[in-house]
Amino acid sequence: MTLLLLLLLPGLCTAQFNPNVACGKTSIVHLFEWRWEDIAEECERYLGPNGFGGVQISPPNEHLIVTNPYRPWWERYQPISYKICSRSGDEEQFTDMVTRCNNVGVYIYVDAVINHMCGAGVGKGSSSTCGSTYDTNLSSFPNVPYSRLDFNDDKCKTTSGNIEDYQDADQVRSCRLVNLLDLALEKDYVRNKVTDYLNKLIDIGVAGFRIDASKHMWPGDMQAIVGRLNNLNTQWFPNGSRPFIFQEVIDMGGEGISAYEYSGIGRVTEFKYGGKLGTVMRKWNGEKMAYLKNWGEGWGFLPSDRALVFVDNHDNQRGHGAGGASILTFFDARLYKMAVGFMLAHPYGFPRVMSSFSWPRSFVEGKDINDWIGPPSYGNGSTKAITINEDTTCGNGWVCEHRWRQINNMAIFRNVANGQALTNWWDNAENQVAFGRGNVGFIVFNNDNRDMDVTLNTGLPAGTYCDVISGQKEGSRCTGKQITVSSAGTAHFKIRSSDDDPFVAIHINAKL
Ligand code: QV4
Ligand code: CA
Repeated sequence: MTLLLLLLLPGLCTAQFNPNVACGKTSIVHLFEWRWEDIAEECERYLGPNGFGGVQISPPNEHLIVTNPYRPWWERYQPISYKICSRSGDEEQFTDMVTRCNNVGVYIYVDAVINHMCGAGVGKGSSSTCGSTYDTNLSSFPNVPYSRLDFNDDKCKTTSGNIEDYQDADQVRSCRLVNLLDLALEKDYVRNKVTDYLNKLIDIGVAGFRIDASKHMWPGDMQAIVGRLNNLNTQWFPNGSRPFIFQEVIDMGGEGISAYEYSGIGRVTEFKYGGKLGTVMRKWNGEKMAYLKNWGEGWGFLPSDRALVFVDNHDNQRGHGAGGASILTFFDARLYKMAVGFMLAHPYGFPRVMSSFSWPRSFVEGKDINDWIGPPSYGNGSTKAITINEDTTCGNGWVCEHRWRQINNMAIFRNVANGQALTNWWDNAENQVAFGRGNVGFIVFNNDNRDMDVTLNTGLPAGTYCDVISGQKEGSRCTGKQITVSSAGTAHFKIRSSDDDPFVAIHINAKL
């Protein structure tokens, strides 16, 4: 009887796999490099009212300041201490952000950099966001404190001390990732320092963590750390809630380490998702949208309830990490909106929407030589505020993909379709596809080079619906195309291959 009751209690079985988003919310957005003050404002003025469930933030801990001569975005992946004091703001601003976002039901997910400290070649100094000192010659970080004893150097067997062969799991875990000083996470002392940091954030009110470079940490160490985390702050979360864990493991197949070594600990970033979806939308390698019929596990992806999915992330949008040239980004706006629309309409995985800053991309022999450029900033290196234009888009160099009508409206579509099965799949065996979610939503794509003119079974109740891609329902009127569903549930869709956005989406909350 007790066992039965326990099994029935919600949350118990999902624990760290549960995103902890507020009821009815189904996605989060990565506000890459945003200042805490701006995120607090965005939660209140946009994310809360527009259906987003949470924000992945950039690493909040103290990090190295790199000036060569301008500050790259990647300096934040070189920790100096666990003080909450970063390029995005100090502890007071951080706490204010978490409180204000939580109060409007938008939760905060911290990018946790715990595999390493800064690069081994950095030397001695205090060029860090809070002025803490370091001496990489001695592997010394007095403000944690860490010393030589807390790093992996003696365990790494490569001559350079760096990871040289990704087929060798020992190297990948115990050697340095691009020369970053690698922490000995099997040590109780190191585990304590890391969990003290994460627990401090939990107590402030964060809802979970993206665990950076998870592949470079032993699953046993990860498990031990996750097991020591506090339950979430009961001011905002139900008693006994566990932090949501999503581990950054890049597994495109063919390496010595598999994502399945981590999928029992928490969710895992499914990097095949964006790489494949980009290939399909670009029609490379003979791929077509019709093949998306069994998208998800059918494509060799992780189980849906273990996957964190995204079209692009802060690395692969600029050629770092994995995914390659097929990755779609805001630079490919038309295809990108379709890909994000597909992701948000499709039930597989828990989605993260990317929100970027722009930079002057410049390819030399296939590599973007400006891949290092940091967020919009002033001459002194401080990050520029987000400004909001008259038309609700962002200024000052911030792209704000999450505010693009097509993307935000699809985040809302996903909320409306929450829990509904994929239904009424249709395709023309090429790049025209359509599918529904139960009897509450329907989406149609035309990625062929010819116009589309079809009548499809939508499964929706009869009525007139407003297409949330070309416009949206405002009060009782529709600013976009109108779609009429017959009493039999069918509707006529005409999508020109030359349309601004060659896809249409309708759902019951956009019924006129
Ligand atoms: C360079 C050389 C080294 C050399 C060293 C000498 O590459 O071989 O030994 O100089 O000092 C930066 C520089 C890099 C430099 C390194 C150390 O780009 O050239 O080494 O610093 O000083 C980000 C960036 C990295 C950056 C790092 C730290 O992407 O370029 O390195 O931050 O500032 C794999 C991993 C995956 C990882 C992905 C990028 O499996 O985990 O690569 N993704 C995550 C983050 C990513 C971050 C890190 C991990 C590291 O998403 O943003 O790397 O925290 O696939
Ligand atoms: Ca490691």
